[in-house]
This record gives sequence, C-alpha cells and structure tokens, in this order.
Amino acid sequence: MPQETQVNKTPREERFDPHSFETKWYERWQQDPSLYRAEPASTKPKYYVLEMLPYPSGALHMGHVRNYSIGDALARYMWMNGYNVLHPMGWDSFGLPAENAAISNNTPPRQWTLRNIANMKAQMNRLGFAYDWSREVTTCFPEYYRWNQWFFLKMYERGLAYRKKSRVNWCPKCATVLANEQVVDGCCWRHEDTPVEQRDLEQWFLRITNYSEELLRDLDRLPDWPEKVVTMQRNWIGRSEGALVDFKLDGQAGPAGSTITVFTTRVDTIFGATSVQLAPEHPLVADLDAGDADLSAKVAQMMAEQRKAKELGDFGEIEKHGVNTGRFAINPYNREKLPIWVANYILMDYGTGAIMSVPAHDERDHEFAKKYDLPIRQVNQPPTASEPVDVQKAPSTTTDGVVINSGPFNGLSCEDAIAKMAEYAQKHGFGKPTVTYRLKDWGVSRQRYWGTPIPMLYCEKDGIVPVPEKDLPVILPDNVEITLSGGSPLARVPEFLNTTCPKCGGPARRETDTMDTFVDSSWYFYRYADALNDKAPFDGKIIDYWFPIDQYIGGVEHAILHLIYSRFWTKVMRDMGLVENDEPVQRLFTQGMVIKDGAKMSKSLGNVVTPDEMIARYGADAARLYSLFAAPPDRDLDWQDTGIEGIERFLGRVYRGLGG
Ligand code: ANZ
Ligand code: ZN
Repeated sequence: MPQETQVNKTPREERFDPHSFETKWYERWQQDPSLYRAEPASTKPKYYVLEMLPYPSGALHMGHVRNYSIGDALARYMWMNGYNVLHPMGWDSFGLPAENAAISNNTPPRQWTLRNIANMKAQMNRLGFAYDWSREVTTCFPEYYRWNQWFFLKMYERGLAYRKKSRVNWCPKCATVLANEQVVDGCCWRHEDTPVEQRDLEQWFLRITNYSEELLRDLDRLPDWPEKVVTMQRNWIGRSEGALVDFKLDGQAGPAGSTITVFTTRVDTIFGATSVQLAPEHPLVADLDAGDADLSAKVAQMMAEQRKAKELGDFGEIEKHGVNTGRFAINPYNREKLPIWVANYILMDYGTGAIMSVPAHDERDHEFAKKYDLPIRQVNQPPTASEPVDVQKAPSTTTDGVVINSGPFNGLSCEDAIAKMAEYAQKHGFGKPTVTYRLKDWGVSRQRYWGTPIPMLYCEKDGIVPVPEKDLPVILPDNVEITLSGGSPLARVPEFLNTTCPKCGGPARRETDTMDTFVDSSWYFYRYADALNDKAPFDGKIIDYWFPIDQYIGGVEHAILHLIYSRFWTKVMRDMGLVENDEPVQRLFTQGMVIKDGAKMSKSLGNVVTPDEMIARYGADAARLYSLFAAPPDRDLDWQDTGIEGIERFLGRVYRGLGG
C-alpha cells in the first residue's frame, strides 16, 4: 500500500470493529420496543414476509442464516418503502430429537427444547434480524397446541379426522412401532438381527384426499411459486384418469368375494389383456392361496420384497416376478378366461391393487410376459407412416393408433375407444370411468411422547368419544419416563391415561398417541397474526387483513409435505368459515443450500462453518452480506472463506465512508 494514504488516516478511521458497532446498534434497537412490530390496524399497505420456522436443535447453521438474511433484507426494504410489515419468528418445537436427547443426556424434552430456543434466539438477535418477537409462536406450549387439538375436534366433527387400521413397521423385540427412518436394512435400528414386521394398528388419519382435486387445480393459481415446487406437488397428488373394470373370478369364491376390480388408463387395450395380476397384499390373494403352502410362501416373500423396496424408496429397481395362482378371471368384454397371477410390482396402495396385463402395449407387462411365456396380442395399430410393429419383440405404447382385434370397437381411435369402452362398462354394470390419485390420507398418529396429545377418549360403553372443547387443552404431562421401546410413553402414565367419559361418567382411557409435528407447522403462520388470542386460534378479521402471506421463504425440502399440508389446512379452515383466503402463500421462494468443498455442510463430513465462528471473526453484517451476495439466492452457495474476507473489507470501507 502506498505510503501517503496511511499518513492521512485518523485513528478512528483505521479501526472497524464490527462487534462494538453491531452491539451498539442492537442495544439501541432494544430500547424501542415498537421497532419492528407490525401495526395492528394501519392505513399503510400490508406486507407479510415469512421465513420457515426452525426446529430448535440447539444452534443455527449457515442454511438458517441464509434463509433469514434473505427474509430480513426484504422486510427492511418493505419497511423503508412505507409498508406495514409483519415479520415474525417462532419454534417448531415438538419432535423426536428432544426425546433422543432426553434419553442420552437425561434431560427432560421440555428443558432441552427451551434451552435450545434461548440459545438460538440469542444467535438471531446477535445476527440483528428484525423480528416482531411479541408474536413469537412456540408450538410445544399449550397456548399453541391446544388449537391443534381444537382443529382436530373440528375435523372430527366434519368427518375429516377418522380412525382406521393401517399397516405400520413393528419391532417384535421393542414391542413398538418404528418410524420408517428407524428401519435399517429391513431390521430394527436397535436390533440389527430382528426383521421388522408389518402390523395393522388403529391410527388417526386426516382426509386430505377430499381436497385432492382442489389442491391440484389451485396450483394453477400460484404463478409466483417456483415451477419445480408446483411440479413436485402435481406429481405427489398424481391425478390419473382411467377406468375401473370388474373381472369375475371363475370357480368358487372365498370371503373376499368373486370380483377383481382393476384400474387401467388404457381400457382401449382390454381385448389384448392376457392375464390379471394382483398385488401380494390384495385381499383376494389370501383366498386363492389358502391351503397352498407353496403359493403362500411365494406371496409372503413378495410382500417382504415390496416392503424392502418401499423402505429404499425404489420400486423401479426391483426385479419383476410373479406366481400363477392357477385360477382364472373372466374378461367382461369378451368372456375370455385369463390366468390370475400375483406379481411383486403391483402395489396395493395404488388404484385397486389389481391390473389387467397387456403385454403388447405396456413395457412392464411385456417384460413380464416374456419372462413367463404369456401370450402377447396386438390390439392397437399405430399410424401407417411409422415402421411396422412386432409386438412379440417390443411393446407398442403409442396412443395415436386405432383399435384392432377388439370386436365391436375396431377402428376407433385410442381416445374414442377409451371413452366409449368405459361408457360401455358403465352401461353393462361392470365398470366406469374414474379418476385416481396417488395422494393418500394423512396419517397423524405417532407413538411418541413429545407432541400434541390427540384429544380423544375411549369408553367401554360409548366407544370413541371426543374430549369436550371446554376441557382443552389436554396437557402433555411432564415427568414421563421416555424410552424408545414399549409403545407410546403416555400409555405408561396412569394419571394421564385414566379419565372419565364425558358422556356416561364411566371410566375411559385417553388416546396416548400424539400428533405428527407437521400438524404444528400446517397453520403456525396464521397464529402469528393474532398470537395472544386465548379464545380462538385467531380472529378471522385479522387474518383477512394479513393473508395471504406475501412472501414465504424456505428450503425446497419442504416443497411437498409441509406446503401441501398447509394448503390443505387453509382449505379446511376456509370451509369452516374461519378464513376467506383459499391459499396461504402468494409468493414462494426456495433458497439454495449452503455447501462447502462441493458437499452439503454436515457434521459427518467435517465441513461445517458455524454462524458463531463467522460472527466472531467477521461480524454479523459480513456473515449476512456474504450469504446474500456470494451466489444468487436460489442457487447453492459454495462457502469460501476468502469471499467473506472480501465482504469484511468492503464493510470496513463503508464504515469509514459513513464515519462510524
Ligand atoms: C392396462 C394397461 C395397458 C395399462 C397399457 C397401461 C398401459 P398411471 O398412469 O401411473 O396411473 N397399474 C394400475 N394400478 C397399479 C398398481 N396398483 N400397481 C402397479 N401398476 C398399476 O398408471 C396406470 C397404469 O398402471 C394402469 O393402466 C395399470 O396398467 C397400471 F397399454 O392397465 B394399465
Ligand atoms: Zn362412556
């Protein structure tokens, strides 16, 4: 550096100490409690900017810093532009990690959680984020979760919450249900040599499928959501138009009856069906394999394979195979007898769990037919211009052709045949056009302690009885011994478990499962608008002012579950007359990940940069500015120490320019 510039420096200009500078301003802000508060009623235009609330794991990571720096810059910008800004923060504070921590450090989940919140809040303050803390929402407080319970009761009244048997992972040694993440290579994570079983347990579900069509349709009304998120939601909902067709079982029927209903998107190819295939879990399979030890063993093996594939989340990869049951089903269009197979690639939880197999026109069916030497019959002739087809060699999957070898339907285009043949089935009482969705009802029961107690009772006389609204909240008791085995910890707390039935006054048992924590995050942002209300979850008039959220910012990992559940919750609240908006979020922004040395920051890789370290070395402004500028906010940010040093020098120049 040339000599002259040094000579002219005064001592104050030389030194930029971000710590004293930032602390000074933070203290100044603290003295004015109205600063950063949203005004309840205002003539200014409103702006609601929201960042996804964190799970209080103990400390912020750089991903949080990036997410919150984006939101904070926007909030301040809107304030400066004269808006009445709502910029709140809270804690998604129920969930399993608190229970694991309780077991390993012998600290009660509440204590562990509250300590983490205090620590993370101090970090947020040190970072200088401008939140309206008067609206802080902490989901593990009864002031909040009582409204989860209230919503649950309302949904129950409306038939949107129901109980049904469903299949869960079960470890026979632990004698408890395992979450999918607790199943490792098909065995219990705590008992590596104990295969996980599937059990049918009664669980609570929310009927999100009532809203499948609307959740899908209204995606078109979200032009300010990232296209990739909209696409992910569309695929998750998975609408498929097709037909249901009933095949009759040939010969004697068992308890599961004599009808096999298949779901197909290509009913126009039904004259080319050469077998009917059932999922291993299809109820009829139990009838067909009764007394046939060899067949039932093969079916059991396929069930195991499917579970495994499901755990790996990888159905595409399983080697397709099946077994012939020796029985037949009758094609209602031409009375043809088709062999019934059980196949490992048919899923019970899609469509009807049964298909007609058309090897000439479907890839998977072709592969299967080749393997087992099943007939392949062409029933669709592609347009003449294309090269001649040999369906014995490869399937022809086009929907451009015309129907052949199909009796009265010959000559129809694919599209016409699909409509006419479904109509025909309906007219003759053996089928109908239908729409199927991949979206399933939302299972909300968790056999865990640290969550919202489900407000239901079981009475010997009256059966399932909802807790009366006036008795809410059902308080989650403290001092519960937490173990990960033995089922719901609350079932071992007699003071909690045993109660009286509000209907008959006789003894009743409480539901001991707690709610999925995605319930908490489905509506928390409504609570911010009216956080201290103790008469209702919120006042609808206040919601009408603030909603929809103008800008929501968070990670793309929440593109599906959280953001579909929130949309569902909003639509239910609208139907209850609580809110007027149909959608919670106007604009959505998903920021990129913070990575280092080419990988996501993680403890196991040892490439973590902590906010505390960055603040100590460069100050909060440098850490924030770097997260905003080092990469476009929607792209991944590859952390470089040299980058933040440059920002620090830049801030020093700004500081000297402004004269402190
Ligand atoms: C006969 C057929 C012929 C089919 C053809 C396709 C092409 P999407 O579009 O994903 O809805 N299917 C139905 N239920 C199934 C299940 N539970 N497990 C596995 N496969 C199943 O797919 C619908 C098609 O997937 C259905 O139409 C059925 O095969 C198969 F040339 O029926 B199709
Ligand atoms: Zn009773």
